[in-house]
Amino acid sequence: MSVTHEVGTALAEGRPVVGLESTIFSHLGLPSPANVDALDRCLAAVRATGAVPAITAVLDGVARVGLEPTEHDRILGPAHKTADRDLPVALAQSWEVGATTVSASLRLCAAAGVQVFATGGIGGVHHGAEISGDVSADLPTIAKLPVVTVCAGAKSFLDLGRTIEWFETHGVPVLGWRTEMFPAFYAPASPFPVAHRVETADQVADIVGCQRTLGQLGGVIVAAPIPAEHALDWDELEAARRRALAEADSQGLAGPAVTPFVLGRLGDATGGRSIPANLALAENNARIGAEIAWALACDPRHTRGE
Ligand code: PSU
Ligand code: MN
Repeated sequence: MSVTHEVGTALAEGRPVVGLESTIFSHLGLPSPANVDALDRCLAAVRATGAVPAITAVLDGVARVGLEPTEHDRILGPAHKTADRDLPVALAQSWEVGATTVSASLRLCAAAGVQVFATGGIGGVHHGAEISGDVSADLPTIAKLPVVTVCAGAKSFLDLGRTIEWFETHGVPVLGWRTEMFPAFYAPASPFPVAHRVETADQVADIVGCQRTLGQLGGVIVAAPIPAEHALDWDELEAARRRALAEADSQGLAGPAVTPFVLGRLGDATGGRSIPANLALAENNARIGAEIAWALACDPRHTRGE
């Protein structure tokens, strides 16, 4: 694994670092040129606070935490989707460009000592998972690794109710960022309540500290609603989601092919408003992640569990 000089120095000095995944910036997550915009805005949101961003990826068979600006182009194009289970293969077989999902990114963050990670939406329990068994590897990785994940809920077409149940079963605190309802990615609220509401980054840092004191070794979800001015309507999204999933099914799409397809259809159904919405929520999460990283860095007792 290779950590950039900037990220390594910040970690060694106890300064705030925010991990970012690379799948959302690749062709798997967002169409060009919105992906470039997303990358720039997430990096700028973290840097504006004085924290250091750390994009995770696999480049030329090396697991990377932090990229040099000259390397950004490499993750913006075609890439292998790299989840936690794929990481050892990506390294052993020297994948040229592996775009890390949440699960692989958390693995690299935890290995490097990055305590806060921000993304757009996490994976979750798919509709029909009782038949297909399709539950994202993001979930068990969040439960296992000591990293705070800031997200706007889960991907827009997942079964949010069952995703929340999964976190409860596996002891993951789901914290609503100034909200009582689990956010629904493009929409600020789903019909499903979160377990706890927090108002500030300090409160999140305190909860992380107490988790460590208790010997709980896993992560925390901070679920932040999309900024109001970019929010889309839940009912409209639900109808579009049902149509898109039925169409994906009739075309025989499965696995990694489903996300880009459904996101494309939601883009059509919302007259293109889903793209700026996606950028706004990713940027917002990066900024909140930086605030939490600052809160943890300013009081290192949180990390030691004192
Ligand atoms: N949310 C989106 N678009 C995406 C993803 C999430 O709106 O592309 C990516 C993230 O990288 C997440 C991954 O970790 O999808 C989960 O994929 P799966 O459902 O196959 O586990
Ligand atoms: Mn899956």
